[in-house]
Amino acid sequence: MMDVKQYLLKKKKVIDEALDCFLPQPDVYPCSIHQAMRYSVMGTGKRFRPILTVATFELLGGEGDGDILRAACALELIHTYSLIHDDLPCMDDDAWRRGKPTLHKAFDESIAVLAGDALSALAFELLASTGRSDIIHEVAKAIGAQGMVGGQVVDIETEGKPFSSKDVEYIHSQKTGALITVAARIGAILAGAGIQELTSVTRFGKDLGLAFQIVDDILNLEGETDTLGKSTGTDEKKKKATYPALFGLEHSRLEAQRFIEKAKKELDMLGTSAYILKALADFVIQRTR
Ligand code: GRG
Repeated sequence: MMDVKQYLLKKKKVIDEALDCFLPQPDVYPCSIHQAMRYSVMGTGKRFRPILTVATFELLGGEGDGDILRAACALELIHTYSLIHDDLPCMDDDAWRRGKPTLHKAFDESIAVLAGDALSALAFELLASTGRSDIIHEVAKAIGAQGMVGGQVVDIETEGKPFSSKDVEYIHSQKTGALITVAARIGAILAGAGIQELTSVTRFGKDLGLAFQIVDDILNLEGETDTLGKSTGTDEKKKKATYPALFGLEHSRLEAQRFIEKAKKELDMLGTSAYILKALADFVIQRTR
Protein backbone atom coordinates (compact mmCIF):
# COMPACT_ATOMS: atom_id res chain seq x y z
CA MET A 1 0.00 0.00 0.00
CA MET A 2 1.33 3.43 -0.92
CA ASP A 3 1.90 6.01 1.81
CA VAL A 4 -0.60 8.88 1.39
CA LYS A 5 2.08 11.60 1.52
CA GLN A 6 3.97 9.91 -1.32
CA TYR A 7 0.72 9.43 -3.23
CA LEU A 8 -0.13 13.15 -2.87
CA LEU A 9 3.36 14.18 -4.00
CA LYS A 10 3.27 11.89 -7.02
CA LYS A 11 -0.18 13.04 -8.10
CA LYS A 12 0.57 16.71 -7.43
CA LYS A 13 3.46 16.44 -9.88
CA VAL A 14 1.17 14.97 -12.56
CA ILE A 15 -1.47 17.68 -11.98
CA ASP A 16 1.14 20.47 -11.92
CA GLU A 17 2.60 19.32 -15.25
CA ALA A 18 -0.85 19.16 -16.82
CA LEU A 19 -1.78 22.63 -15.48
CA ASP A 20 1.46 24.04 -16.85
CA CYS A 21 0.54 22.61 -20.23
CA PHE A 22 -3.10 23.86 -20.19
CA LEU A 23 -2.37 27.42 -19.01
CA PRO A 24 -1.50 30.00 -21.67
CA GLN A 25 2.20 30.89 -21.85
CA PRO A 26 3.19 34.07 -19.94
CA ASP A 27 4.73 35.73 -23.00
CA VAL A 28 1.54 35.48 -25.09
CA TYR A 29 -0.22 38.82 -25.65
CA PRO A 30 -1.90 40.21 -23.50
CA CYS A 31 0.89 38.99 -21.21
CA SER A 32 -0.38 40.46 -17.92
CA ILE A 33 -3.49 38.26 -17.75
CA HIS A 34 -1.56 35.08 -18.61
CA GLN A 35 1.10 35.93 -16.02
CA ALA A 36 -1.60 36.60 -13.43
CA MET A 37 -3.35 33.27 -14.11
CA ARG A 38 -0.05 31.42 -13.72
CA TYR A 39 0.92 33.44 -10.63
CA SER A 40 -2.14 32.17 -8.77
CA VAL A 41 -2.42 28.64 -10.14
CA MET A 42 1.18 27.43 -10.18
CA GLY A 43 3.04 26.80 -6.93
CA THR A 44 2.17 25.52 -3.50
CA GLY A 45 -1.52 24.57 -3.82
CA LYS A 46 -2.12 21.07 -2.46
CA ARG A 47 -4.20 20.07 -5.54
CA PHE A 48 -6.58 18.27 -3.20
CA ARG A 49 -9.61 18.50 -5.49
CA PRO A 50 -7.99 17.25 -8.73
CA ILE A 51 -6.18 14.50 -6.80
CA LEU A 52 -9.53 13.44 -5.34
CA THR A 53 -10.97 13.28 -8.87
CA VAL A 54 -8.09 11.16 -10.15
CA ALA A 55 -8.07 8.90 -7.06
CA THR A 56 -11.83 8.23 -7.37
CA PHE A 57 -11.46 7.56 -11.11
CA GLU A 58 -8.65 5.05 -10.51
CA LEU A 59 -10.46 3.36 -7.62
CA LEU A 60 -13.49 2.73 -9.82
CA GLY A 61 -11.44 1.26 -12.64
CA GLY A 62 -11.19 4.29 -14.92
CA GLU A 63 -8.64 4.00 -17.71
CA GLY A 64 -6.73 6.51 -19.82
CA ASP A 65 -5.53 9.89 -18.59
CA GLY A 66 -6.76 12.40 -21.21
CA ASP A 67 -10.30 13.34 -20.16
CA ILE A 68 -9.72 12.72 -16.47
CA LEU A 69 -6.72 15.06 -16.32
CA ARG A 70 -8.56 17.79 -18.21
CA ALA A 71 -11.56 17.49 -15.89
CA ALA A 72 -9.39 17.33 -12.76
CA CYS A 73 -7.38 20.40 -13.82
CA ALA A 74 -10.59 22.29 -14.62
CA LEU A 75 -11.57 21.88 -10.95
CA GLU A 76 -8.22 23.23 -9.78
CA LEU A 77 -8.65 26.26 -12.07
CA ILE A 78 -12.12 26.89 -10.62
CA HIS A 79 -10.81 26.44 -7.08
CA THR A 80 -8.00 28.95 -7.74
CA TYR A 81 -10.52 31.35 -9.28
CA SER A 82 -12.58 31.14 -6.08
CA LEU A 83 -9.48 31.85 -3.95
CA ILE A 84 -8.59 34.92 -6.04
CA HIS A 85 -12.09 36.37 -5.76
CA ASP A 86 -12.40 35.40 -2.09
CA ASP A 87 -9.24 37.44 -1.34
CA LEU A 88 -10.47 40.62 -3.08
CA PRO A 89 -11.04 43.78 -0.99
CA CYS A 90 -14.81 43.50 -1.65
CA MET A 91 -14.82 39.99 -0.13
CA ASP A 92 -12.33 38.85 2.54
CA ASP A 93 -9.67 41.46 1.71
CA ASP A 94 -6.70 39.16 2.30
CA ALA A 95 -3.09 40.01 1.55
CA TRP A 96 -1.44 36.58 1.60
CA ARG A 97 -2.25 33.34 -0.23
CA ARG A 98 -0.29 30.22 -1.14
CA GLY A 99 2.82 31.65 0.49
CA LYS A 100 2.89 34.93 -1.43
CA PRO A 101 0.96 38.20 -1.82
CA THR A 102 -2.60 37.73 -3.10
CA LEU A 103 -3.13 38.39 -6.79
CA HIS A 104 -4.73 41.82 -6.37
CA LYS A 105 -1.70 42.89 -4.26
CA ALA A 106 0.89 41.49 -6.67
CA PHE A 107 -0.91 42.80 -9.77
CA ASP A 108 -4.04 44.91 -9.27
CA GLU A 109 -7.72 44.49 -8.56
CA SER A 110 -8.95 44.60 -12.14
CA ILE A 111 -6.44 41.97 -13.23
CA ALA A 112 -7.45 39.80 -10.26
CA VAL A 113 -11.14 39.95 -11.24
CA LEU A 114 -10.26 39.23 -14.87
CA ALA A 115 -7.88 36.38 -14.01
CA GLY A 116 -10.73 34.71 -12.11
CA ASP A 117 -13.00 35.19 -15.13
CA ALA A 118 -10.36 33.79 -17.49
CA LEU A 119 -9.67 30.76 -15.26
CA SER A 120 -13.39 30.01 -15.21
CA ALA A 121 -13.56 30.21 -19.01
CA LEU A 122 -10.48 27.99 -19.39
CA ALA A 123 -11.94 25.48 -16.92
CA PHE A 124 -15.13 25.15 -18.98
CA GLU A 125 -13.10 24.95 -22.19
CA LEU A 126 -11.24 21.96 -20.68
CA LEU A 127 -14.47 20.37 -19.47
CA ALA A 128 -16.08 20.87 -22.90
CA SER A 129 -13.08 19.21 -24.56
CA THR A 130 -14.07 15.93 -22.84
CA GLY A 131 -17.25 15.97 -24.93
CA ARG A 132 -19.25 15.14 -21.78
CA SER A 133 -22.15 17.53 -21.25
CA ASP A 134 -23.09 15.67 -18.03
CA ILE A 135 -19.74 16.69 -16.50
CA ILE A 136 -20.16 20.32 -17.56
CA HIS A 137 -23.64 20.35 -16.05
CA GLU A 138 -22.41 18.83 -12.76
CA VAL A 139 -19.65 21.42 -12.34
CA ALA A 140 -21.81 24.39 -13.35
CA LYS A 141 -24.45 23.41 -10.79
CA ALA A 142 -21.88 22.83 -8.03
CA ILE A 143 -20.31 26.26 -8.34
CA GLY A 144 -23.40 28.40 -9.01
CA ALA A 145 -25.92 30.22 -6.85
CA GLN A 146 -27.17 26.93 -5.36
CA GLY A 147 -23.59 25.81 -4.72
CA MET A 148 -20.28 27.54 -4.12
CA VAL A 149 -21.52 31.06 -4.92
CA GLY A 150 -24.53 30.55 -2.63
CA GLY A 151 -22.23 29.46 0.21
CA GLN A 152 -20.07 32.54 -0.27
CA VAL A 153 -23.15 34.80 -0.25
CA VAL A 154 -24.28 33.45 3.13
CA ASP A 155 -20.69 33.57 4.44
CA ILE A 156 -20.53 37.29 3.62
CA GLU A 157 -24.07 38.09 4.74
CA THR A 158 -23.62 36.44 8.16
CA GLU A 159 -20.31 38.22 8.88
CA GLY A 160 -20.54 40.06 12.23
CA LYS A 161 -24.10 38.82 12.83
CA PRO A 162 -25.54 36.10 15.07
CA PHE A 163 -25.68 32.77 13.25
CA SER A 164 -26.98 29.24 13.84
CA SER A 165 -25.53 25.79 13.23
CA LYS A 166 -27.83 25.62 10.19
CA ASP A 167 -26.16 28.73 8.72
CA VAL A 168 -22.64 27.43 9.24
CA GLU A 169 -23.49 24.00 7.85
CA TYR A 170 -25.01 25.64 4.77
CA ILE A 171 -21.93 27.83 4.27
CA HIS A 172 -19.52 24.91 4.68
CA SER A 173 -21.41 22.45 2.54
CA GLN A 174 -21.88 24.95 -0.31
CA LYS A 175 -18.78 27.18 -0.20
CA THR A 176 -16.35 24.28 0.18
CA GLY A 177 -18.27 21.00 0.13
CA ALA A 178 -19.93 21.44 -3.26
CA LEU A 179 -16.64 21.54 -5.19
CA ILE A 180 -15.12 18.67 -3.18
CA THR A 181 -18.24 16.57 -3.73
CA VAL A 182 -18.29 17.24 -7.46
CA ALA A 183 -14.55 16.44 -7.64
CA ALA A 184 -15.24 12.94 -6.32
CA ARG A 185 -18.39 12.54 -8.45
CA ILE A 186 -16.63 13.46 -11.68
CA GLY A 187 -13.94 10.87 -11.07
CA ALA A 188 -16.67 8.28 -10.53
CA ILE A 189 -18.76 9.36 -13.54
CA LEU A 190 -15.79 9.34 -15.92
CA ALA A 191 -14.85 5.88 -14.62
CA GLY A 192 -18.34 4.66 -15.57
CA ALA A 193 -19.51 4.07 -11.98
CA GLY A 194 -22.90 2.48 -11.33
CA ILE A 195 -25.62 4.21 -9.31
CA GLN A 196 -24.67 2.61 -5.99
CA GLU A 197 -21.00 3.48 -6.38
CA LEU A 198 -21.90 7.03 -7.35
CA THR A 199 -24.19 7.37 -4.33
CA SER A 200 -21.52 6.25 -1.89
CA VAL A 201 -18.87 8.48 -3.51
CA THR A 202 -21.28 11.44 -3.31
CA ARG A 203 -21.96 10.85 0.40
CA PHE A 204 -18.22 10.47 0.96
CA GLY A 205 -17.59 13.81 -0.80
CA LYS A 206 -20.23 15.64 1.23
CA ASP A 207 -18.85 14.53 4.60
CA LEU A 208 -15.29 15.09 3.44
CA GLY A 209 -16.15 18.62 2.28
CA LEU A 210 -17.69 19.52 5.63
CA ALA A 211 -14.67 18.15 7.51
CA PHE A 212 -12.31 20.00 5.13
CA GLN A 213 -13.89 23.38 5.95
CA ILE A 214 -14.08 22.70 9.71
CA VAL A 215 -10.34 21.94 9.67
CA ASP A 216 -9.82 25.11 7.62
CA ASP A 217 -11.67 27.06 10.34
CA ILE A 218 -9.50 25.44 13.03
CA LEU A 219 -6.30 26.22 11.13
CA ASN A 220 -7.40 29.83 10.69
CA LEU A 221 -7.51 30.05 14.49
CA GLU A 222 -4.55 27.90 15.45
CA GLY A 223 -2.33 27.51 12.38
CA GLU A 224 0.89 29.34 11.50
CA THR A 225 0.84 31.80 8.59
CA ASP A 226 4.25 30.52 7.44
CA THR A 227 3.09 26.91 7.30
CA LEU A 228 -0.38 27.67 5.94
CA GLY A 229 0.83 30.21 3.37
CA LYS A 230 -2.16 32.45 4.15
CA SER A 231 -3.24 34.90 6.84
CA THR A 232 -4.51 33.48 10.14
CA GLY A 233 -6.83 34.83 12.82
CA THR A 234 -8.92 36.57 10.17
CA ASP A 235 -12.18 34.69 10.82
CA GLU A 236 -12.27 35.75 14.47
CA LYS A 237 -11.48 39.38 13.58
CA LYS A 238 -14.28 39.50 11.01
CA LYS A 239 -16.66 37.53 13.24
CA LYS A 240 -17.18 34.90 10.56
CA ALA A 241 -19.69 32.08 10.90
CA THR A 242 -17.36 29.18 11.69
CA TYR A 243 -17.50 25.93 13.66
CA PRO A 244 -15.03 27.07 16.36
CA ALA A 245 -16.96 30.34 16.84
CA LEU A 246 -20.14 28.38 17.45
CA PHE A 247 -18.96 25.21 19.19
CA GLY A 248 -15.42 25.96 20.44
CA LEU A 249 -12.19 24.31 19.27
CA GLU A 250 -12.51 20.98 21.05
CA HIS A 251 -16.02 20.24 19.84
CA SER A 252 -15.07 21.39 16.31
CA ARG A 253 -12.18 18.91 16.26
CA LEU A 254 -14.54 16.14 17.32
CA GLU A 255 -17.06 17.15 14.65
CA ALA A 256 -14.38 17.13 11.95
CA GLN A 257 -13.28 13.67 13.08
CA ARG A 258 -16.88 12.47 13.14
CA PHE A 259 -17.45 13.63 9.55
CA ILE A 260 -14.22 11.91 8.45
CA GLU A 261 -15.23 8.61 10.06
CA LYS A 262 -18.67 8.92 8.45
CA ALA A 263 -17.07 9.67 5.07
CA LYS A 264 -14.82 6.61 5.27
CA LYS A 265 -17.77 4.40 6.23
CA GLU A 266 -19.55 5.42 3.02
CA LEU A 267 -16.74 3.73 1.09
CA ASP A 268 -17.04 0.34 2.80
CA MET A 269 -19.12 -1.06 -0.05
CA LEU A 270 -16.21 -0.38 -2.43
CA GLY A 271 -13.95 -2.88 -0.70
CA THR A 272 -10.32 -2.72 0.37
CA SER A 273 -9.13 -0.89 -2.75
CA ALA A 274 -10.83 2.25 -1.35
CA TYR A 275 -7.92 2.57 1.09
CA ILE A 276 -6.36 5.48 -0.80
CA LEU A 277 -9.58 7.54 -0.63
CA LYS A 278 -9.82 6.71 3.07
CA ALA A 279 -6.20 7.80 3.50
CA LEU A 280 -7.03 11.08 1.71
CA ALA A 281 -9.84 11.55 4.23
CA ASP A 282 -7.42 10.99 7.13
CA PHE A 283 -5.05 13.49 5.51
CA VAL A 284 -7.80 16.13 5.72
CA ILE A 285 -7.94 15.86 9.48
CA GLN A 286 -4.18 15.63 9.96
CA ARG A 287 -3.20 18.45 7.64
CA THR A 288 -1.36 21.50 8.96
CA ARG A 289 -1.74 23.51 5.73
C1 GRG B 1 -15.48 30.32 -8.32
C2 GRG B 1 -17.84 30.12 -9.11
C3 GRG B 1 -16.87 30.73 -8.19
C4 GRG B 1 -17.34 31.61 -7.29
C5 GRG B 1 -16.57 32.38 -6.36
C6 GRG B 1 -15.36 33.68 -3.90
C7 GRG B 1 -16.30 32.55 -3.98
C8 GRG B 1 -17.31 32.56 -5.06
C9 GRG B 1 -16.25 31.48 -3.17
C10 GRG B 1 -15.24 31.29 -2.13
C11 GRG B 1 -15.02 29.84 -1.92
C12 GRG B 1 -13.88 29.57 -0.99
C13 GRG B 1 -12.64 30.39 -1.10
C14 GRG B 1 -13.99 28.56 -0.11
C15 GRG B 1 -12.90 28.16 0.81
C16 GRG B 1 -12.41 26.82 0.38
C17 GRG B 1 -11.11 26.44 1.03
C18 GRG B 1 -11.18 25.61 2.24
C19 GRG B 1 -9.96 26.85 0.51
C20 GRG B 1 -8.63 26.37 0.88
O1 GRG B 1 -8.39 25.22 0.10
P1 GRG B 1 -7.04 24.43 0.15
O2 GRG B 1 -6.63 24.23 1.58
O3 GRG B 1 -6.02 25.47 -0.51
O4 GRG B 1 -7.19 23.21 -0.66
P2 GRG B 1 -4.81 25.20 -1.53
O5 GRG B 1 -4.10 26.53 -1.59
O6 GRG B 1 -3.95 24.10 -0.96
O7 GRG B 1 -5.41 24.82 -2.84
